[in-house]
Amino acid sequence: MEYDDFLDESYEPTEDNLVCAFRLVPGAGLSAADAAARVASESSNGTWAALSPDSDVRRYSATAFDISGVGEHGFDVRVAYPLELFEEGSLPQILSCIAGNILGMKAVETIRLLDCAWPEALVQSFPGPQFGSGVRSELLDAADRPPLATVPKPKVGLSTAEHAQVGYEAWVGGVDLLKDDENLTDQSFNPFEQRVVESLEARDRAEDETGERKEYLINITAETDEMVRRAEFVADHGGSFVMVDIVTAGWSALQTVRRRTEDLGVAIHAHRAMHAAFDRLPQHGVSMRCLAQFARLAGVDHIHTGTAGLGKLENEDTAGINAWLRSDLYGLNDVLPVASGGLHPGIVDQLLDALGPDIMVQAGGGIHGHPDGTEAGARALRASVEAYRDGESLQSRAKSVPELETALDAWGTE
Ligand code: CAP
Ligand code: MG
Repeated sequence: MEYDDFLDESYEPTEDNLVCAFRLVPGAGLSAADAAARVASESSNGTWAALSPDSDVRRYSATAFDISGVGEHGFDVRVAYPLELFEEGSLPQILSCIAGNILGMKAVETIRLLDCAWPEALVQSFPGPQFGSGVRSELLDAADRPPLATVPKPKVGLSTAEHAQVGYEAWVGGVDLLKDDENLTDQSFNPFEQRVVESLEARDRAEDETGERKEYLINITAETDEMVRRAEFVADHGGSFVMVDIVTAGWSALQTVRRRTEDLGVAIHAHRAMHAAFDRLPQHGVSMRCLAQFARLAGVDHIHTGTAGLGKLENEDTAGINAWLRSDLYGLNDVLPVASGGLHPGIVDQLLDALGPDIMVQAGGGIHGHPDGTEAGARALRASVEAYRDGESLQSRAKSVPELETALDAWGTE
C-alpha cells in the first residue's frame, strides 16, 4: 500500500461511500494527483511508508478522484470513504478521519474540507434534530413570520435581576426568545440557576401580558456532565430550550446533550463561537457548511449561519448553508438557521430578501441600543419583520410605528 494506491481518477462512488469534497494547494514539488492521493491515504489507512499488510485492509482505504483545477485557488478533489471506516453515530471518530491529520500535513500548502455527501447508513446512525424548524409552531407562535430572538447587551455584567428585566421588556415588545450571550454561563454576578428561575418567571409574566408563547435560550455551555445537569435544571423549571456553544463545547459533548434532551423534550439552540478558527480563511480548514452538517447530524434545532454579508461579521455562503439545512436528509428533521451579528430593523428587508423568511432573526445591539430602550427596540424589530411579511416597505410601516421610525433614523437602512 503506497500513496498512489489511493488514487483512481475514474472511480465511481457507491451509495455507501461518504464522499468529501476538498480544495487544496499541493505542497512544494507535488502534483495535484500526488497531494490528493496523500489526502485519501492519510485520512483512511495509509501512511508515509509503504505497507504490506497480510490481510485485505485495502477495502477500508479511501480513494481520491475527480481532480480539477480551480486556477489560483489550487485544485478541487473528491475523496470517497468506505462506510466500514466509520464508527456509526460518532462525530469525533468521523472527524478524526476526514478533518484530522490531513489539515496539518506538509503534502498540502492549504486544504479545506468544503462539503460532504453523507450515505444513508451513516445519517441514520445519528438522531438529528428533535424539533428543527417545527419549533416555530410547536414551541412558539411564529409560524407566519421569522421567530425573533434577542441577546441582552452588555454581553456580561448585568445582574440576574437586570437580565430578567431586559428579557421581560424584549418579550413584551414583541420578541419570541430571550437568549444568553455566549460568554454568559454561571458567573458570580449572574449565577445560572438564579437566572433560570428569575428569567422564566419574567417569561411567564410576559406570556400572560401578551398572550403569546415566549421562550428563553439558556446557555448551558460547560463541562459535559455539568451541561446535562443544567439541561435537567432548565426542564425541571419549565424551560423548553437550551443553548450550547457547540464548537467550544465540542462535538461529543453536544451528542451527549442531545441524547439527554430527547427525554427532557427541550430543543437545542446552537451558537458557534470559534467557528471562524476553522472556516474564516477560505483556503484552509473546515467550511461552515460542513460544521452545520455535523451539527444537524448531532441534532441541534437551530444554528447560527450568518447574515448573507449584512451586519458586522464575515460570512460564508449563508444561503447555500441554509438550503442544505432544509434539504431532505433521509428523513432527519431540518434545522432552523439563525441570522445574527450587527442586525437591526433597517436591514431586515434586505436580510429576508437574501435568505427568505424561514430563518430566526436575532438582534442584540439592534434592540437594546434603540434610543428609547429595549421595549421600543423590540417593537421596532417586530414591526420590521411583520412589514416584510405583509409586503409593506419599512418606511411605510414606520409611519404607523414610531419605534420603527426612530430605529430607521438612528441606524439607517444599511
Ligand atoms: C450578536 C451576538 C452573536 C453573534 C454570533 C454577538 O450581537 O450576540 O453572538 O451574532 O455570530 O455577541 O456578537 P449583536 P454568528 O446583535 O449585538 O451584533 O451569528 O455569526 O455566529
Ligand atoms: Mg453573542
